[in-house]
Amino acid sequence: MESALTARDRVGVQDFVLLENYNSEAAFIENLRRRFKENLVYTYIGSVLVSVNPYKELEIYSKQQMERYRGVSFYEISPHIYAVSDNTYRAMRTERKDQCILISGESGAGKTEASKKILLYYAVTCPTNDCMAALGDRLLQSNPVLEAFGNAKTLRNDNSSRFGKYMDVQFDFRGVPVGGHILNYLLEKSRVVHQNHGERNFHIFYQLLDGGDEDLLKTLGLERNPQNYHYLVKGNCPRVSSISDKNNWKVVMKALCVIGFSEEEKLLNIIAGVLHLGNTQFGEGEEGETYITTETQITNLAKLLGVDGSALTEALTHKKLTAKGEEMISPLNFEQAMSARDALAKAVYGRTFSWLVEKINQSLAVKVQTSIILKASSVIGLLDIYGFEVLQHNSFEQFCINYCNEKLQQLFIELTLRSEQEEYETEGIAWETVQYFDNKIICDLIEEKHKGIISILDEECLRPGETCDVSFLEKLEDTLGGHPHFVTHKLANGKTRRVMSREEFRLLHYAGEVNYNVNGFLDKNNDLLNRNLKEVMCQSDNQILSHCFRREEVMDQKRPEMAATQFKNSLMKLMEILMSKEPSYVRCIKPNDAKQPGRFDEVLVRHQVKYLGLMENLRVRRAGFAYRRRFEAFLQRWYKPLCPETWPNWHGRLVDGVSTLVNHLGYKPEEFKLGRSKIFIRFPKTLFNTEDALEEKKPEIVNSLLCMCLCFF
Ligand code: AD9
Ligand code: MG
Repeated sequence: MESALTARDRVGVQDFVLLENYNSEAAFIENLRRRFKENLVYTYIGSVLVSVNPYKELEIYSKQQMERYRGVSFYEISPHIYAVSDNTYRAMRTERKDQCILISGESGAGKTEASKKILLYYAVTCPTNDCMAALGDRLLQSNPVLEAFGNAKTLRNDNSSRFGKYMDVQFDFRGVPVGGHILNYLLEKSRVVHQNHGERNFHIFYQLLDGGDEDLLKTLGLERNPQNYHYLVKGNCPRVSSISDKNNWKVVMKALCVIGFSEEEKLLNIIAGVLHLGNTQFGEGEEGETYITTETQITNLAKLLGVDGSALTEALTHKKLTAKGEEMISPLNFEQAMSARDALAKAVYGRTFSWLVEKINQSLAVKVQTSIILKASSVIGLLDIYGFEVLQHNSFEQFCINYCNEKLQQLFIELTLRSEQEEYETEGIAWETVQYFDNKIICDLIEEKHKGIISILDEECLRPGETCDVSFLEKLEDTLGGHPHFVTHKLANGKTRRVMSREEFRLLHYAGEVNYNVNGFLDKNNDLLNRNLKEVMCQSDNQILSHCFRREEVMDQKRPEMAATQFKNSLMKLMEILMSKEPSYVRCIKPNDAKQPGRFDEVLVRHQVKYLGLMENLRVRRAGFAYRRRFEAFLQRWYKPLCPETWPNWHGRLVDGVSTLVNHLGYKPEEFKLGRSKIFIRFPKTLFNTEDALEEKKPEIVNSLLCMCLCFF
């Protein structure tokens, strides 16, 4: 008993619901810290998995480990991402209901790694048939490709996902994975043309320059040194010690091959084209007209993009307008030409990325075989989306990312509370209300029609006449001033809040306060590409580009939806998808900002515990009862040896068996409740005492089992 207690003291509890002082944030963090020091990076809150990034390779992800978790219930084995993967899979099979695993946490907390581990678990442990054997490979290989094009080194994470990803893995009625589908969300396109100090552009550029062989680079007109490319020098960080661009290049090329890709050449032309575009320079003539000073560059660039050189030159320096039904060409000034060039680079890269996702989807699509028709019967969705971000300078991208996190938090609140409430109801146990912060008010502030920030931004983008980022801020102040979650430099009494710049607004997110600088909001939301540039691109003989830039788009006079509204609508659809599935949660925590193993920064962790709403989650879970177990598990697997009447076998009704057992153990009526299929235990101590009694009894049980075996033989 002594040793069991010591072990519990040393490694903490594996489920937070067992914390004696479950209302104490300090106790919660201490439990995380103890476990982290022992390399126990996973802990449950009921069925929610909390994961702390170890920043080192742990030996807990082997094939043998996967086997240990197969078909085993949550509470029988230490917490693990494989337990979540396996339970989700079994729930899908037995309940025939679509599942999803929602992985959240801030940048660098381990979301992408978690999603890869889940995918690997399915690829290794799920049954396959011959025709489907390659699907697992294709599912796995989609990751290096998407990461090369959609991830980048940031200050927070050397491999930061700069797009949101939702992936469905589709299974047939036998539980064989038969297909997959990916939805991508809002790639951070601005990174193509600008990176903050210490950050890089998307990995693929550096991989190509470092890994591509001499001939390839020659064909693409590229030099090996990334410092020669304007789009790669802004962050002054061409190399990252934790990343081998050369090796990753090989991995990506192989992955493209596994996926069944045949357009490498066209794709690489585009990537090289973007680099050349960045090196296109402009000069200013005497009358303010702009011209291109890098003529040879343009010839090469046009060849790579498969477009006409003079048409491209014209489109980069002029703008086509339609006024009163007539077309007019007006020259661009120096700044306008630079931003037209950058807009083209962003559009080319962003659309190529979406095309790549489409291609991967074609490769993962459920194939109808000639002999057997394989129909997907249920799916497991994996959501790995950018975490809450607070940078020194927060712009439109952070606004969208944090809005997305508000939506996910809302879903989390709704679903955990709802499912908890449902469980109490089905079990016939009185529900005790728990106080929690409902962030709907912040979601409304952002997305409400007419009055929300996105609507105001759209309106400002569409308003004729002089509009600018500052007029947008003024509009926000007029409409939202006084809202409890919205702050600007203007105080209610007309005075000025000195600590805030006049270009910022602050949102009080559920996860904390963030100041957004409005500079660039209108441009980014407009996301406009001059019409003549579109015209040039849709005539490209590079089929990827002609697919990405459709002629219909040029003909269509209707303005496409603005970026924030598009994002809002795609999030709405995502919420619908997630609501229709049974969710499981993985909440990732980053232990330190230095990306180092063994360091547990309490202040940083406390902040994440707070904004992930883990304390509220725990309170809801505990709402009166610390623990619950199904009757059969409580009786059969665990405690029946503790009572002579239930040992070795109980033949009556399960509920009576549990009742007999707990009476024998001396549980007081206020310590537990019997539901329809589960026992609910109010205090952790009751359960610990029972665990300890079982521990003491173990030698006796072994002896009696031995006796039984001997009698049998
Ligand atoms: V971001 O929002 O995309 O910027 P993520 O996805 O949350 O972020 P990621 O999974 O990329 O973070 O993890 C960051 C780094 O932490 C990885 O590159 C690994 O070096 C490290 N990591 C994360 N999880 C584990 C793990 N389970 N074991 C070992 C890990 N290292
Ligand atoms: Mg990631």
